Order: sequence, then structure tokens, then C-alpha cells
Amino acid sequence: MASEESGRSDPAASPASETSTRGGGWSVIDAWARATLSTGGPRLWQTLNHKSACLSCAWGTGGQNGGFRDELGEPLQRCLKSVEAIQAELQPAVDPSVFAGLSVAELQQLSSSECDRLGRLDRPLILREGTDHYAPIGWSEVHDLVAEAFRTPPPERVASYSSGRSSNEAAFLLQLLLRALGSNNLADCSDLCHAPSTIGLRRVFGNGTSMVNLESLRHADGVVLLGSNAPANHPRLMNELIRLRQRGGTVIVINPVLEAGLLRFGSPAFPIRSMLAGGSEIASLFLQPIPGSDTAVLLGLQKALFECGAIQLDFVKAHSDGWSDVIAQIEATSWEAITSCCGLSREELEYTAARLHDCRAVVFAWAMGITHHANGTDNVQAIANTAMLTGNVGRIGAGTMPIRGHSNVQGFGSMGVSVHLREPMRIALEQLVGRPLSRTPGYDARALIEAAECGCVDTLLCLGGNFFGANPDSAQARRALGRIDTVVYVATKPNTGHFHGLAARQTLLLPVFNRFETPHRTTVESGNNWVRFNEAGTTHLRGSELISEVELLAELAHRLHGTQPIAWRRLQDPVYVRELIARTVPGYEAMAGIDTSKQEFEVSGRVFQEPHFPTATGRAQLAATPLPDLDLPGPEHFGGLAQGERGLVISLITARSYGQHNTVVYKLGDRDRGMPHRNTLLINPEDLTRTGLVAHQRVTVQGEAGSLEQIELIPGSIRRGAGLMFYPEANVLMRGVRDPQSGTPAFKRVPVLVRG
Ligand SMILES: Nc1nc2c(c(=O)[nH]1)N[C@H]1C(S)=C(S)[C@@H](COP(=O)(O)OP(=O)(O)OC[C@H]3O[C@@H](n4cnc5c(=O)[nH]c(N)nc54)[C@H](O)[C@@H]3O)O[C@H]1N2
Ligand SMILES: Nc1nc2c(c(=O)[nH]1)N[C@H]1C(S)=C(S)[C@@H](COP(=O)(O)OP(=O)(O)OC[C@H]3O[C@@H](n4cnc5c(=O)[nH]c(N)nc54)[C@H](O)[C@@H]3O)O[C@H]1N2
Ligand code: SF4
Ligand SMILES: [Mo]
Repeated sequence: MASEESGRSDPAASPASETSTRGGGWSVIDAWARATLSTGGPRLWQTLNHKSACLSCAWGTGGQNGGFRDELGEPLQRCLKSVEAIQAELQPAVDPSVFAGLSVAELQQLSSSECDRLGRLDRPLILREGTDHYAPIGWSEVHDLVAEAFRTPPPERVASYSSGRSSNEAAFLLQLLLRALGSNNLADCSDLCHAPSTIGLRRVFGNGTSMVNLESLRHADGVVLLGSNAPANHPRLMNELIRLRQRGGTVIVINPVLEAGLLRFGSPAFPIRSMLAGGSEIASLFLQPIPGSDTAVLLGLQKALFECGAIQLDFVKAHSDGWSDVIAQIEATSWEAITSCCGLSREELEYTAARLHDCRAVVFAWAMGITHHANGTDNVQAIANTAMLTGNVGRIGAGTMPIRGHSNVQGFGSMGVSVHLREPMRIALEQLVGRPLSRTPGYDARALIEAAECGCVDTLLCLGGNFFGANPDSAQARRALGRIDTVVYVATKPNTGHFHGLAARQTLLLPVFNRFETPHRTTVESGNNWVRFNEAGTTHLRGSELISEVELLAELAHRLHGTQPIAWRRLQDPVYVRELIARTVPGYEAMAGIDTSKQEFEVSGRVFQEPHFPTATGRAQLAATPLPDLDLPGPEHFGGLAQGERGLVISLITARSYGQHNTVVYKLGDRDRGMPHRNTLLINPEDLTRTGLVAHQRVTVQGEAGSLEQIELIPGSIRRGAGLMFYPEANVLMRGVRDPQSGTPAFKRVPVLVRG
């Protein structure tokens, strides 16, 4: 186990007794069996086999190959997360007595899982000013109200927020209709997620997505996995890590939390190993740095390689610009500055660098532990620098691979749902609409909350997601949404945001088909740049008033824009939308004709197997990555401790449990981390000993924006000085501190005072 002095762990040593010693395994197989043999089992099987991409994460299983296959056609690539997501969508409709009987104040008492378990939304609802119940409303009035809410205000006062579960077609329409109106306010969940990856990678390599595809990953003999809890959040990625270890490769994990599933993982795809051998070993080496210090860890690895002459200087000079600044930083930064920032020893970093150097082809993969920091973009650039300096870019088996979140979040970016519209797409869209588009900068997710709080937003359309629940500082989010005149939520199921994020004049709640029910074909893009083609489907909700997202948005566009210069109502035909996508979205040329060929494809220009990049010079653009200041304030910053009270200030990671999908909680406990319910704080046992707090004591956790009472202390394998709590409950605690380069909040380094 990691000690306070050492951040390196021996993965063979057994983790804390209260926590599970591995992720996945028998319980997963058992849960599969129970789900598929239950009364809803036949419908579940039918849906699992439907030719559409998994709803859950962006690893992107399913599609034309059938529900269980990855893009290389390999079977058994579906995980329990997928089952969970489908089961939630197969629930019956919300009983009409719920909205007729419960006032908004009562609905606000429901927890996230209670909201989800109300069932599926099956008819449009409206909450009007001066009333306290959501009431049914007909579609024709809905269309009138929404069109009026978008038509009346100046374009800079209307906005959208979206979450990456919808289709490419819906995403393309959303941005086209807003941009044609003159608004660039296209906030998206990626602003709260991988925006630092998109911005950092685009700056360095000219492309903001993964440069590695699945086939290339299978040629790697090294993976560096930073800030990802893939066993819970991208379970099928674990199969790739298991295979890599089986062929003698090295997995280096960098994470302040010794996640059980990153030590050993029992995958249903390898059942014998999973049951008999207690799962497969994942991490060859596990580094546990101080949260927020990855730039220092990476600089340490670079320095160790530099000092033993292991940097690929010829390669770097030939294929990058700005490298001399990076080398100058390596030389100028002392080991003392590096080790005191990240809390790892020089010896640990040198040892890890040597293991890295021994690998022939390395993929650097990361998730929210890298991006959710005030220096998230620097973190990403430090990864890109390390990949470049070690010669691990632009060839098979090597490269940078952000592990994306929502199943179509990357497709939303490709479709132009972003405040950072790429120039080639701008030009193509301007040709399409026949005039220049507005250059007024749009609001990203955080800027939108701030603008709304100042009274600068009149209308907001949320295409999926939970804008209230996903944002930091829940009180501010509620206040901000409350100053918007009209909020339109387009959703499949109720969530906390629909009851807490209420508009000043009218809040609409509009039910849509999910991916496997939509009565027309759709496409989505995985985090590996693979475009999947989803077949049409049907819903189990008989007599419901669901609408397809494409139909809803095309109707709105038609009412706003008429027939010029595009026949907007024709956009209700998704085949026509795909034609426009093929014409305007860079890399999507192969979308043309997909309706006849049914040929899924890789977006062109993204996967680099030569060290030549789409930057102005064709070379990677490296830059130095400053070390962050990670000092924490003292207790007095939070008002101090009362007499006789014990406590300490820690740096809080807010993350997902195994049993939740973002703001939607399915199961209350997290077996892998030994956290039995949601009101828990994972903390290093030595932090308890040194402050006199005791395991399982109930404490108050106080942040800069709010506090939570009655939180149970759970000792666990987490770096000293750090804590972990579950999002979205923890979002009341933090202010919206963000990375200035990407706007993404620092969800993984929240200063809090723990008092008890
Ligand atoms: N089942 C399930 N699957 C999901 C989701 C879900 O909620 N449930 N959500 C989807 C979405 S939208 C996303 S974005 C992804 C999220 O996938 P992840 O990024 O894996 O999710 P998080 O729970 O945010 O966990 C981040 C990890 O980063 C580590 N970490 C925290 N701080 C640091 C740090 O400073 N440095 C390093 N190196 N590590 C750190 C944490 O200990 C944790 O292991 O998952 C997607 N898939
Ligand atoms: N403290 C803290 N906060 C965080 C994070 C964190 O790690 N810590 N993570 C951040 C990250 S990475 C993200 S991505 C955001 C997530 O933020 P969001 O994407 O905004 O939130 P979700 O909870 O994924 O949204 C779920 C809702 O989407 C709706 N939905 C599901 N399927 C569909 C569909 O097909 N169509 C439509 N229209 N609606 C659908 C359902 O109503 C469901 O309730 O949260 C961010 N917030
Ligand atoms: S790994 Fe992700 S895409 Fe694949 S089945 Fe699981 S949740 Fe779905
Ligand atoms: Mo995300």
C-alpha cells in the first residue's frame, strides 16, 4: 500500500480490508444473470441485441454489428452499465397521479434515484408562473410557446445546453438553428468534462480527439492511464488492458485513489480468469500523486528521461515546434520543485520513466482526474509533451487518447455544438445558410450560468442532461436558472434538474424517444472516432406522446426560419440531415450514402499513423506547462473550528460511484471503494489519526459555497490530504472555480474543511 512518504504502490499488496480487492468479477456476472432472467428480461435482451450503440459511455459498443460487438467485430463487448441504462429506459411511464398529485416543492424532496425511478416521461408538461404543479400541455401549444420564446428576445439572450446522449442529427440541427438565429450560446456537457482535452490537443496536434483507434490500441505494449476509473466508467476498456498485460505489456496507473478495479479486474469477457484467478492484474505500477499535480508528475517523468538521454530528440526536432521551451523548462525546474508539488519521490519517478522507456509503443489515456482542475488544459498539454518527447505519437500502437464520457459527446463536438466553432466548419455553414454567421462569442456551460445569474438570458433549451445537477455551486445554479424566463427541458426521464432548475415564467418538460426507440435511423460517434449507424426502433410506452428530437428541432427551426435558405421542415427527414452533415462537417464525408451502404466509418483526419499533424506547420506545437500552486487554505478560510471541534482541510475529489451515471444514481453504495451509501467521505486513515477524528464518525464537510452534514468518514486507499465524495450531492460545496483556458470547473480539487 502507498504510505504517506511514498506515492508508489505495490499492486500485489492487498488493499484495505473493508474495500473490495478487485473490480468487476462475480457480482457483475450475477447482476447480468438477474437482470436478463427477470420479468423484463426478454425486452432487455431484445434491446441489447438492437442494432444501436450503447446509451451509456463513449467507448461505443453496438451499432450495425449488433448490440454486443465493438468496431472490430469482436463479440461479448457489452457491460452491466449498458444494462443499467437500458433498464432505466424500459421503465413504465410516470404515473399521471405523480404530477397531478405532487407539488413542485414535494418533487424537490426526491433524491436523484427517486426521480429516475418515477419512470419515463410520456407526455409534455408545463409549469407556469404562479402555479405549483407541472400540468399536461398539447404539442401544438408547446411548439407555439417554444418558437415564441426563441423568436422574441435578441439572439444573444437565447441559449442551449446539451448532453451527449442525443444523435448527431439532433446535435447538427440544434447548432444550425441557433447559429441561423444569430446565437453562438451552445453550452454543452463537454464544457464540464473533456473541454481541456479538446482545447489542449487541438493546440498541440491540430485535432482535439483521440489519435488512437481500437486497432492501434491493440498494438501498444504500454498504457499510461491517468485520472480514470475505467473499471466503473468505461468497463470494456478494461478488456484492452487485460489483453495488453497478457501480451507482456506494461500498465502505469496515475491516480490519488488506489481504485480496486485498476489493481485487478474480473471481466465477464474472460470468465475463467474472472472466477478462478480473482480477476486479471491491471496495473503494473501504480502512482498515487497529490490531486491536481499531474503536470508535475509528467514533468518529473520528462526530466528523468532527459537526464538519462532517453528523450527522442531527433524525432522531436523533426516533428514539433516549441520543443526548446519544453526542454528549457525540464532543465530549469528542480527535482525539489517537482517532488514537493506531486508528493512522489524522485526515485519513484525515475523508476517509472525507466519502465516507460522500456516500452516500444505507448498510449497515454486519461479522463476526468486530468481535466477537472484549474490547470486542466496544462495537464493535457503535459501529457501531449510527454507523448511527443518519448516518440509515442504518429505511429501505430502509440498516441494520446482522451477517454470520452457520454456515448455521443464527441459527436456533439463534431457537429459544431460548441462555443469553439472550427473555421472549416464555419465556412461550410456560412455557405449553407448563405450569409456570414455571428462572431459574438457564445456562452459555455459556466459562462451561461453566470450570464443567467446576471439576468442576461431569456430562453434556454436543454437537449438532455441535468444542467442544474451537473454544475458546481448548486445554490447558484438554481438562482441562475430562476432568472431565465423560459426553460425547455427535453428528456427521456425526470431528474433533479427538472424540479430544482425552474424558470421565472414557464418551464417545459418534453418527452422524447431514446436512441433504441427513435422511429428513424440516427448516428453517433464514439470516443475512438468511430461513427455508428443506429437502426430505427419502437417504444414500449403505448399511447404515449413521445417525439423524436429531430422532429422537435426541425419544427422549431421551421417556425423560426421558414423555408429560406434551407427547407427547414425538410430537416425532419434525417436522411437529408445526414446529407448536410456530409457536406459541412470535416471528416464526415463518408456519411454520404450511409443510408444505403450502412457502412459505419472512422472520421477522417483524426487517427495519425504518421507524425504529420493538421497544424499550420504540420508539426506538433509544444509549449511549457507551468507547475500549479496547490496550497490549501487554513480552517479560518471556512470560518474556523468551534471550540472542542476537531478537523482538517483537505482537497476533495468529487467523482462517480460504481452505481451511477452522472447525476442519475442507480445504486446507493460503492462496493469497490467500501463506501456503503452516498453520504460518505473516503479519507486516508492517517489523516484521521493525526486529527483525532475516527472512522465512521459523522462529520460536517464545509466548502466555499455550502456544507453537508452527517457525512460518514470511510477510511480507504486515498492519498493523504485528499478526500473523495460523490457528485452530484457534493456540488453544493464548491464555488465554480475553473480552468481559464477551457472554462471547465475544478471538480477534482475542491478545498473543504472536515469538522467533527
Ligand atoms: N458507469 C458510469 N459510466 C460513465 C459515467 C458514469 O457516471 N457512470 N459518466 C460518463 C462520463 S460523462 C464521463 S466524463 C466519464 C468519467 O469517467 P472518469 O473520469 O473515470 O470518472 P470520475 O468518477 O470523475 O473519476 C475520475 C478518476 O480520476 C481520479 N482523480 C481525481 N483527481 C485526480 C488527479 O488530480 N490526478 C489523477 N491522475 N487522477 C485523479 C479519481 O480518483 C477517479 O479515479 O465516465 C462516463 N461513463
Ligand atoms: N462535482 C462534479 N460535477 C460534475 C462532474 C464531476 O465529476 N464532479 N462531472 C461532470 C461531467 S464529466 C459531466 S459530462 C456532467 C454531466 O452532466 P449532464 O450530461 O448534464 O447530466 P446527466 O446526468 O448525464 O443527464 C442525464 C439526463 O439526461 C436525460 N437523457 C438521457 N437520455 C436522453 C436522450 O436520449 N435524450 C434526451 N433528450 N435526454 C436524455 C435524462 O433525462 C437524464 O436524467 O456533469 C459534470 N459535473
Ligand atoms: S463500455 Fe461503455 S459503451 Fe461499452 S457496453 Fe459498457 S457502457 Fe456501453
Ligand atoms: Mo463527462
